[in-house]
Amino acid sequence: EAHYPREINTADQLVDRHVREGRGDNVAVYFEDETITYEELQERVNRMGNALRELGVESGDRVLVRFPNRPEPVITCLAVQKIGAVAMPSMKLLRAKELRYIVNNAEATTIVVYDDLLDEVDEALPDLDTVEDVVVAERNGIEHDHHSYDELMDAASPELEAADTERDDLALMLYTSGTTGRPKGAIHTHRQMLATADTYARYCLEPTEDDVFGGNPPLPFAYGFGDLVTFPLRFGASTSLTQDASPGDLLESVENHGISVLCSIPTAFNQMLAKFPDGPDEYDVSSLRVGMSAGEPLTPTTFEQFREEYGIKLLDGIGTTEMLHIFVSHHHEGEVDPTATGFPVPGYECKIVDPDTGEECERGEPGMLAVRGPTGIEYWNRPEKQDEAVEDGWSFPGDIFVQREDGRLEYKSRADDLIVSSGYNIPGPEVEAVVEEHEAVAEVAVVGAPHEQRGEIVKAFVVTTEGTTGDDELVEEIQNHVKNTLAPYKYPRAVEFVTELPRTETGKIRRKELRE
Ligand code: 3SK
Repeated sequence: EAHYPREINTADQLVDRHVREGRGDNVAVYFEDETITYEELQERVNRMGNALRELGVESGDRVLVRFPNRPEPVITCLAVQKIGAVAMPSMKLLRAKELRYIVNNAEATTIVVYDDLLDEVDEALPDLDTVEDVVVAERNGIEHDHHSYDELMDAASPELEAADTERDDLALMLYTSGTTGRPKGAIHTHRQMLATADTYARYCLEPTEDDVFGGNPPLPFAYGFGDLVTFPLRFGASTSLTQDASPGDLLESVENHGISVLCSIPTAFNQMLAKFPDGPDEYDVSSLRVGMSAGEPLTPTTFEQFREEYGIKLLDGIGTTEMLHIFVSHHHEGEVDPTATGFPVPGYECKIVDPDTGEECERGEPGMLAVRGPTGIEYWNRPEKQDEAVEDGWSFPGDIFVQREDGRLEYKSRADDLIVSSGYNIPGPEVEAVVEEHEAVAEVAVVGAPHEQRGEIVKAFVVTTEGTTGDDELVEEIQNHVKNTLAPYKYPRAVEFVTELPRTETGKIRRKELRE
């Protein structure tokens, strides 16, 4: 804390500071053929900040931001933070049912949305108790009767002083799925946002103004927000945004924007390797200097293949939405051992704790990972979850690790029922509840099944109602029902029909048995 003055504002630090210090002409954002300098970014942030104030957004208000990876969500989130409000980027695949919960739980007052994602907002809107305004970025000609993003921007003043925010004021709220199925708002302050850049990024990536960060993690994913907003802008570097990036699109951005720090998840690195098995020959990737991987464990095979084909090392790391970014990683590519995740990031401490006794484990023994540092788990309005997750200032992200003799931390598994598939956290019980809605389903249990490409996939064990046959048609129906009710990435990729579910004496489903 001592490193940050009491009065500090993230947007001022990430944008205005560079203009004040003579870096206004540096490119802040690359998007398709467009470049936005720091000076231009400042003007756009100012206009959006003024527009939101005109709509009545006040310090501390929550603003939901729904976009694919494009400049508008960067501008909007920074504008929200600049006026002292709290940005809530939300995953674009969320359905009306999920939006209803999140927006009402956060008591958000305003929604800023890409027109192509408006449908679900409009469906949820009659039940959104606190929302006063919806602002729509018209990019696909979709008709609506809300405020126009472009009209508000044109009418607003380009001058705006950052609000007098303090380092421990809230700046960002990201909803994360828990095993209970009710998403939790993970809250982050101005200081914590800057601290992710000043610890992990500064020491493990060693960025300079000349770097271009790029990749495909969605901006509403804490990993994506750090990689593609906080990190590049903290160092006066550039971010390259690629909307809905396929492996080819990503490589095109590497070539066109000169990406030097490539940020992604193992599934996407594997897709790049699968799509271009002889290496990225048709693209110039000579600008690449290092890769970042998180979201799921990186296998040594992917690490080696990527190094061979792309000539860079992937720095694996583990973070969580609650911790805001990575807290265990190798500190530089020179020390990478691809069979381990790495060491505590400078600024963080880790210990491995026996979940039964609460005692610290010996080196080599698996236990719960506990972390302490400049970020920590803090939930919006969920004291019961807060007490479970934090003890004596140590945060428990819910992962089982082993600390080796040399201090390296090796990931073992998730401690709970959360299914981590392609970097998405999917609570099994939430999917169960929806599968159960299908008329042919009598009972269901959902667990994670190991999968080479995705880490895990969602697998449903289903007992059908009497007289119903479990066949391919029913599998498809169940899958479509989940896709239409929840974010589609939550659907069960595998469905197995069983005659009964294994249960404990008290009637609890033995999920462990199903996983095995
Ligand atoms: O999943 C991760 O490893 C991660 C990393 C950084 C920030 C957020 C997350 C969830």
